Amino acid sequence: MKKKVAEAIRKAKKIALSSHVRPDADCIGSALALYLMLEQLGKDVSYYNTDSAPFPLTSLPAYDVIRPGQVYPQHFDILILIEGGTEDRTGLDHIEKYFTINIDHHATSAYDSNLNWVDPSVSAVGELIYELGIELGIEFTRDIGFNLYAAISSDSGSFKYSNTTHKSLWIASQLVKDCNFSPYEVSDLLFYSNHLEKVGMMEKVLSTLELRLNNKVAFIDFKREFLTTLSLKDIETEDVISVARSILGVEATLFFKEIEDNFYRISIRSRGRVSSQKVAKAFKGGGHDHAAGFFYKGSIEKAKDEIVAVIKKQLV
Ligand SMILES: [Mn+2]
Repeated sequence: MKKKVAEAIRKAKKIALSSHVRPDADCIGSALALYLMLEQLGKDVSYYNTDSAPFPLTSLPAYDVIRPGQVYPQHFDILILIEGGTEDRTGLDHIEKYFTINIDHHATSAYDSNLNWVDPSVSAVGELIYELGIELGIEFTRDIGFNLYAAISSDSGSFKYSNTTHKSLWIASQLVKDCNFSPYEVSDLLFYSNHLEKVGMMEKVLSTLELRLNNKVAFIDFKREFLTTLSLKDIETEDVISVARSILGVEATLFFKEIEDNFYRISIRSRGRVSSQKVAKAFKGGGHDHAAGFFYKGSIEKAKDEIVAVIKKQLV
């Protein structure tokens, strides 16, 4: 499939890129790296994203090339979707009008693009974009390397999560060797650039910590009022989930984000016997084995009880 994707790219002149809604460092870093690769190949390339990214992703090299909003109906030879094979995931309308290529590492990815390159064995879609760059024979510049390293180090939790493989580390090492940036520069930007308000948010969210099922399940809760009390805009919340999931014995961490009254977006992170994907599926969501998400309509107490019941079955 990698070869087919490379072939389609070689043939195309005008290429559009997009990545998923609520963007993270993997999809943004990967799509920016791919943008720079395509530009290097002399393609006419544009990158559209429905949602703008939260700080510090806005400081990734070449971030300014991203055009916010929809791909307006116009001619492109191909539309490449990074981790976003459906209209829901991309937030783009009318993707069926284009010849689409879906590049993803989510096992639950939609396979309804014209070409689907989905590999759930990699820690980050950044690993696939690296391989694509090798296939296309591009020169790995500093900005390409920085973006790909950001993608991989972010989705692998700085190479700490269970999805980290020798290949993730090998690719990261090649990037550091060839691309003239240091791992520290990326870490400093992604992991040590917290605004004070964010630490305040973490304090508030952690104050909601509740443990269930003999401390195997941790719940934390981001109430809408926190945004106003802390004068926050939308904020990256992976770090606060990490703190809860680091508790000894916790096998599943659920992060509730209140969207409106009795409506939540719930992220789940798991280890050990609990499959995040299975839990999410029980509520019509999706994701990876150790990280997934879903929406819930109803009271938070009812949600917690139902989630505990689903997880309990996996723990026997
Ligand atoms: Mn990813």
